[in-house]
Amino acid sequence: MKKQTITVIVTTVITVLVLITAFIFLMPILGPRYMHPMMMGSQPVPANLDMSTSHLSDNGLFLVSWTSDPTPPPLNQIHTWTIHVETADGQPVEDADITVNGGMPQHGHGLPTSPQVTQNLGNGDYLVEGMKFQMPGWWEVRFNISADGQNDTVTFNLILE
Ligand SMILES: [Cu+2]
Repeated sequence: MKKQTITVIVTTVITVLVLITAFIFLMPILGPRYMHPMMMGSQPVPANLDMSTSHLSDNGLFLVSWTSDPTPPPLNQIHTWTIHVETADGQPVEDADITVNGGMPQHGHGLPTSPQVTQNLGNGDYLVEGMKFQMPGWWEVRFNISADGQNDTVTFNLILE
């Protein structure tokens, strides 16, 4: 082979290797935001989703509502929520143990962070820190609430754009 041909082949091989390496390293960074929705396809959100920010827990024990700061919840930014918990007859629940989870039902993944209730603000209000949503679409946020020996779960839907 001519020297020139060998140079072209070597250059091509090196370029391809560099591109593959760059792709592998960039995937974890760009992946969640740019690749994942494409891989998952964009499925239509169910038409009858309950999008209310205040409703009863699954077994009717607690009336729960949420607000976010900022409002609406931002994409790709750690932020806080405040949730308010009352009994079904409207008394604030002051000393609840609350855990947070959630995810995207259509993508089969959870939240990218592990949000925690970090402050009991009194009067049935609780501060949730570490909320984050890393892509647009339909998200579920679930709170498991224990108070006075009783436990119930409430699930909120939200659609981020
Ligand atoms: Cu997703």
